[in-house]
Amino acid sequence: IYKWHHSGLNRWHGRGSTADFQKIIQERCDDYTQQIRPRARSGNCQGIQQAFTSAFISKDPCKATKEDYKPLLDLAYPTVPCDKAVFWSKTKELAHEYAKRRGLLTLEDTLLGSLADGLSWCGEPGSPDLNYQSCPDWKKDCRTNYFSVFWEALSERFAENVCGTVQVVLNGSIENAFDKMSIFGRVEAPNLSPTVTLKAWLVHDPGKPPSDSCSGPSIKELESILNQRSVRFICRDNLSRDQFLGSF
Ligand code: C8R
Repeated sequence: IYKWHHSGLNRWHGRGSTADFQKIIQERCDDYTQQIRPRARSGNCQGIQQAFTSAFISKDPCKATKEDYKPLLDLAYPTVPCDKAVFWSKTKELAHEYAKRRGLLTLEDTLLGSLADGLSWCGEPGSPDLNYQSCPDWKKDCRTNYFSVFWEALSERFAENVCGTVQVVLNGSIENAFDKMSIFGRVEAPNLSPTVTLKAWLVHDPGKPPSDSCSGPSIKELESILNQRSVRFICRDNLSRDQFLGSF
């Protein structure tokens, strides 16, 4: 039984849990609450670390639900001031650079987003440990894995709570700059509240012509999702990275 159980740790197709997961969460939480946004004070780092791990430890790694993360989300709701939120899809690095330069905030600038960014985690039924060998892959194993469901649950709350004019940085160098299967497409855009204005930026790679535009079918699809929710929409396309990041 020991041997079977042991080799079972290797059965998934995704990256295993990040080494020292709990220690990293604790350290990032202490840094965040003391230095990064001390005024956002969600002080209780020990409680947050415990709520995070107990959401998935000892559980079937393919049976995650949003409810598993509710205790954690209730301890550190992702909110940012009106007019400051930046969403992104397939433009992570660029969106973060843009937000930093303009004093805007992405989900990774909220406490839970900053704790989880770049990490990987999953548990194993009947075990008090994380599985450091492998975790379920969204495509090859299961969509309802704890990693994906975390980002969906967190992104949903973030989107529900933004206000004023918010922005999304989209990749103008792919065919469908708006991807309705992405987290932005299936979770964030459909959960914006009707008082919000969304401003989309389509930014293409240096030296390449744009592959999608504000009048293309993928953006029309985004517009129709927003129309149904009476979210106002503004779109700018044909921007190079430098034009976008610089002032124009
Ligand atoms: N958001 C989602 N996913 C996030 C994330 C985040 O803030 N931060 C990380 N590290 N991830 P993509 P998308 C991980 O196709 O699906 C929020 C997750 O594993 O480039 O449209 C954020 O507010 C996730 O599957 O983007 C942003 O607006 C990939 O990185 C969207 O959702 C993101 O893959 C981005 O999600």
